[in-house]
Amino acid sequence: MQTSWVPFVPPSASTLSGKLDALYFYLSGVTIFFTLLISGVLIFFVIKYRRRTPWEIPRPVAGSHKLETLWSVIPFIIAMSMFVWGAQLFFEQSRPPNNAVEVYVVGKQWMWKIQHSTGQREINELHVPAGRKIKLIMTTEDVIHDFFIPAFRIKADVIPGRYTTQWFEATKPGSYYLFCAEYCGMNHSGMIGSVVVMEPTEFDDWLGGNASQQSPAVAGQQLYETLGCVSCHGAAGEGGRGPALAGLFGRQVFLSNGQTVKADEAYIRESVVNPQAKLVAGFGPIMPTFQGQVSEEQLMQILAFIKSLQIQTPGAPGPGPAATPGAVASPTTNTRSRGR
Ligand SMILES: [Cu+2]
Repeated sequence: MQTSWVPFVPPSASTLSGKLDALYFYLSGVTIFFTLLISGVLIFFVIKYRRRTPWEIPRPVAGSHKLETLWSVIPFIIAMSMFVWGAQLFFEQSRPPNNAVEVYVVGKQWMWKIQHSTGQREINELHVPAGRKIKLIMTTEDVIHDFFIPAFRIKADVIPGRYTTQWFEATKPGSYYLFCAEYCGMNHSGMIGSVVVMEPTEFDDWLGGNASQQSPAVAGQQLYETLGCVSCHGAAGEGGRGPALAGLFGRQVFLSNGQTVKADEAYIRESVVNPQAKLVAGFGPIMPTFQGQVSEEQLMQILAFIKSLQIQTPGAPGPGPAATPGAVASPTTNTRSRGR
């Protein structure tokens, strides 16, 4: 029902939104309580201790350790409760669960380009199922944008040359606003879209109805072949001139400068556009840069392909050390995981 009231908070439609609102109401409540208390006491004292005659001299006031301790300890406890509660929600929000379904987002003046891990593409629309965890892997082709879904209480900057991630689990089917929340040029205010939350079965039908598109991992494999990556980076280490790619994602990588890095999204992107930045131990600086030759969307496809390469060793499913020789699984056309 439509009312003429300006809503105090946006609609609440994710597992996070209720928790975040509770913290927000707590902060507002504490603020209102102390504003009223301090103003009330101030007015009361101003009246009670007003100067009644022109020659009145006030009595000297002695300090009180008991009072000072009390008004230090109580605010400390209140401030720490805000900090602990806020930090706990921050960590929950900034660590995507491992079983989340991945969706790739590329910002561009002035639209959001979205691709599901099963291949479906959307512009300024994001269809998601209710009750499933969704992880957004986001970057931009041009300037800084900011991916903001008020109903889910999530918002993160989308930065050129970097990947940022955020996640959510929608709870209520419906259509919700999607905004760009970072001024990004003339048509910034038009960079609006919608998130359509569907019942899981309805969502599966939607996916089925749009199934003709290629998955990012398969598109990434084609790029891996056409760009000639395959001649040095045999997926299981053959070729020998470049490090093996199978099982790379998420693993620790030893560098020629003695450091170790985790092969995450940012590392893989950097290794394609600026290969000399972090040289893998045991390999020479022979790889050319692919900066300018691959778009942000193509970089995400290459990333999806590398993620899909798992080492299959008997008795040890999942990624393992690259030194272990094993068969390499090629990406399937449907890499959707049914994480819950
Ligand atoms: Cu924008």
